[in-house]
Amino acid sequence: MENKLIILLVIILGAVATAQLVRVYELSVKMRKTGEHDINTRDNHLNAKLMLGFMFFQFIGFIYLMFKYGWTGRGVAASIQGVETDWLLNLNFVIITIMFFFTNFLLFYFTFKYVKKPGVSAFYYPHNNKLELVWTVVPAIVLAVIIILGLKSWNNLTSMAGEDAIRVELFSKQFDWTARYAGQDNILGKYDYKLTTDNNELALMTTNTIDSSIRIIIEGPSGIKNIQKILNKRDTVLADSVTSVLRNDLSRKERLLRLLVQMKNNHSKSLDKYSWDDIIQKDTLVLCKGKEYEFNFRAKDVIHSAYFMHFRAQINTVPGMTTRTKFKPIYTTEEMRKLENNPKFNYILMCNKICGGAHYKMKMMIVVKSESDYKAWLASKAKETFKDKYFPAPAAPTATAVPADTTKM
Ligand SMILES: [Cu+2]
Repeated sequence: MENKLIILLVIILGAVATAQLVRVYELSVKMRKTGEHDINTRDNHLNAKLMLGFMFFQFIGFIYLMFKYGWTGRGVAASIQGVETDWLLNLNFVIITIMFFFTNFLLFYFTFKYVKKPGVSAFYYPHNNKLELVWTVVPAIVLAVIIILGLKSWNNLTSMAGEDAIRVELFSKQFDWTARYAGQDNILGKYDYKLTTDNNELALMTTNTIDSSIRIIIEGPSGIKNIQKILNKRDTVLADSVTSVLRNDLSRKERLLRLLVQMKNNHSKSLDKYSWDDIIQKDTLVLCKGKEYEFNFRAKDVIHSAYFMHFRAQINTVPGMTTRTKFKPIYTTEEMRKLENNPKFNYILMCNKICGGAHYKMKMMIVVKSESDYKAWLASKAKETFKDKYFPAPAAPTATAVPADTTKM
């Protein structure tokens, strides 16, 4: 409190002092009998030289920083798509650099050259059609080229990858990433957020997971049966507020149950196998050098943004929709360590959208392996499919047919 008072006092006193100084200056001008707009030649020339000095200062600073941090400071691009993106970024950077030197030279050099000289008045030059045309058409063409090239590369990056691309889903939530590999069949199983349960975090859709969701919603600890039991108790009187909360909860769950039953009726058992062989990977995203990847992104809660800076890929992850990007890694982690001359280097996937309190921690390590290492890793995961990990035995009596389905594969 005291500190704030002192700061306020200093500000007020500072303002008063400034006002007094301005007043003294005005009085001194009056005494010298010259107007405020009369600036003497010596001052004019000093300002002109300072302008030129400032131009050299920023030009030299720019060149110095470029040598110190490299052309753009981005480092090596680690994917084919990244090399393309870098080409586009470099093109933009060349145009910007040329324009920076050109316009700043004109601005500062002309201020220096055409400094006010006694007895010389400015040349009146109000309009020139040719000049207007040039500085409208040239930027328009340059912008059109940049935008068309950018759109082309954006469409290319977000379109579906080829048949043989490896499909991986990245599931984002506050505050981590979960990867889902499509498994042997390279087809990601279907999902529906309504199937989210403790052992089905990604809400994958199989006959079994639909059945267990239905069972939980009816018989679970806060399921429909228990709510009804509490509401129907004759010997206890519930407060009105409690009853209304319970009734709301009940109608919400009954609605969800209807949707789940509908889902069960529409679901074909033949789709189960696509989900069962999916591999869910929590801590590290393992990729194979030289293989094209298609990443499908989901968000559970808020908008996040998947940012693979070394592969030059970034895309928002949005609740309720799937977004997509693709790239082909061209250096393994080991190769990149040598290229970057940093034995501790690691690829990383980060969240690049302020998504909440622990946003800064939302990242996932990426390891790019050579083909043989990747195959070995994949083989080690063969017994860690969605089915093995989450539904090792038929969880519900209604789902006894499920294991028979999956043993075929
Ligand atoms: Cu995030």
